[in-house]
Amino acid sequence: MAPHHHGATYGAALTDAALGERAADVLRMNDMGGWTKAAPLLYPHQWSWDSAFVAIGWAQVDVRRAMTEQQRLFEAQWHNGMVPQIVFNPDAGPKSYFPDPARWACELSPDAPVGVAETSGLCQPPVHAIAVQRILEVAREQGGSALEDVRAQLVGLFPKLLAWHRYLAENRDPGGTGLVTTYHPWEGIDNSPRWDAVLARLEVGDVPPYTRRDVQHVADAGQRPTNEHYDRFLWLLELLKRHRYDDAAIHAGYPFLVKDVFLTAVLVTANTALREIAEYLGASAEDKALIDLWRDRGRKGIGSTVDPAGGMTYDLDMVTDTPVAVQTFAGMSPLIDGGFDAAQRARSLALFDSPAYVGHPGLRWRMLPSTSPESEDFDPRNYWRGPVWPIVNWLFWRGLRDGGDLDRAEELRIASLAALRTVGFAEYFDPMTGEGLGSAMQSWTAAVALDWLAS
Ligand code: 2M8
Repeated sequence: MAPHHHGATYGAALTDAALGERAADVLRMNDMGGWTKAAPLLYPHQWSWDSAFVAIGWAQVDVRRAMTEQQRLFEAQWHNGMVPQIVFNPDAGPKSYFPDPARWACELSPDAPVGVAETSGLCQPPVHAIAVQRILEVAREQGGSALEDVRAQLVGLFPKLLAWHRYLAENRDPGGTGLVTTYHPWEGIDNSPRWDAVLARLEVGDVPPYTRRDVQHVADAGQRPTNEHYDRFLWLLELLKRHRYDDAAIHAGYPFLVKDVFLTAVLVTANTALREIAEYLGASAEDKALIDLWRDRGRKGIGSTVDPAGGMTYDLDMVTDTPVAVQTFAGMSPLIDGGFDAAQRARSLALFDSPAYVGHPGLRWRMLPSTSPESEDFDPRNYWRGPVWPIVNWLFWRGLRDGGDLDRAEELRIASLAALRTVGFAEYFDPMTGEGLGSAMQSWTAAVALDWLAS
C-alpha cells in the first residue's frame, strides 16, 4: 500500500493486539535510528511536538528508545532554550520539504545551534515533559535496568526541559501575563481559523519565489492550506529573519503576536508533569518553586481569557488587543490540565458535551473536531478547519482523566480506538464520514493508539 493511501487494510474487527502491532510497525517504518520521521513522505524530518507524542508511543515498545527520541530532539535546542519546530534530516535533501534550512537561515540568530543541527526558527506546543512523565511511569512499572537507564537519561534531560519551559515563560511572555505568545501558524495549529483575521490584516511584501512540496504528497490540495495563506506564512518568515529571531525585537515590532490559549494550556500541564519529574529526581527547592510559579501563572492567565458570554477561552490578538472569537477546541483549553478550578472546568465540560462539539449529532465518532461543526469556519476536510486530530483528543482525554472525569475520559478513549481501527493511522480525518485525510502512516497517530491501548 502506498503510504499516501488510506484505510484499505483496516476494519472494525481488528483486535487490540493487531491494532497495536500495526501502530508499532508505523513507528518502526518511520524510525531513522534514534529519531522518527513525522510521516513517510509529507514530513521527512523530526518535528518537535510530533516527536513528543512519538516518544509516548515508543514507551510501549522500548522505554530507552522513547527517551532517546527526546534526547535527540533536545540536542538541537537553541541556546535561549527554544526547542525548534523542525530538526532537519541532513540526508533528506533540499527538495524533501519546504521551507528548507536555507530559507530559514537560522544562523542569523546567535541562539541557533549552528554546527550541531539545522532547524527551523519557530517552536511548537511543549508536550515533551508530558511525554517524559509518561515514559517514566511505564519504566517504573517495569523496574530493574529499564528504570535505571531511563533515570540516567532523565538526569541529563531535566535541565534542558527546565530551560525550554523558562524560554516559554519568559521570552514568550515578557509581560508575565501567564499567556504564551505565538508568532506563526506553524507553531502547531497551522491553518486554524484562529489565525484568519490576523493573517488577513497583513500587508504582504516581497516573498522570494518558492515551490510548495506539501501539495505533492496529499490526495487533493483542498486538504491543505491555500496558496494565499502560504504566501502569508512565508512573508512572516521573512520578517522573523529581519528580527534575527530575537524575541524582544519580535515582541516590539512584528505583526503576528497572539496570546495562545492552547499552547499555554499545554505548558500548564507540562509544568504539572515537570513538577512530578522534579520530585522524582530530587531537584532543588528553587527549581520546584519556579515550576509551581509558571504553572499557577499559566492557569491564571487562561482564566483571564474566558469569554463571559459563552465561557470559551479565546486567544488574544496583541496587536489590536482583541479576543479572537473563533469556535475551535482551543476554547475548551482548561480541560487539558486536570488542575483548573471546578467552576471553569464545568463551563468547559458543558461546551465539550454540547452539539457544537462532541455532542454534535452528525459525528461519526464522539471525538472533538478541530473546529466546531456549527461554526461558519467549519470545513470537514481541510486540515485544522474541521477534521479530527487524534493527538488533540489524546490531550483532552488525559486532562479529563487527571481532572477526575473518568467516565468521559473512558468514552473518549473507546471512541478514539474505534475510529483508529477503521481509519488507520491517518494524519487527520473527516469528523462526519470518518474518511482518513492528509498523510497516511502518521507517526503521532500511531503513537497515541499505542498509549490508548495500554491505558
Ligand atoms: C503540520 O505542520 C507542518 C509545518 O509544521 C506543515 O503543514 O508542513 C501541523 O499539523 C503541525 O502541527 C505538525 O507538527 C506537522 C507534522 O505533523 O504538520
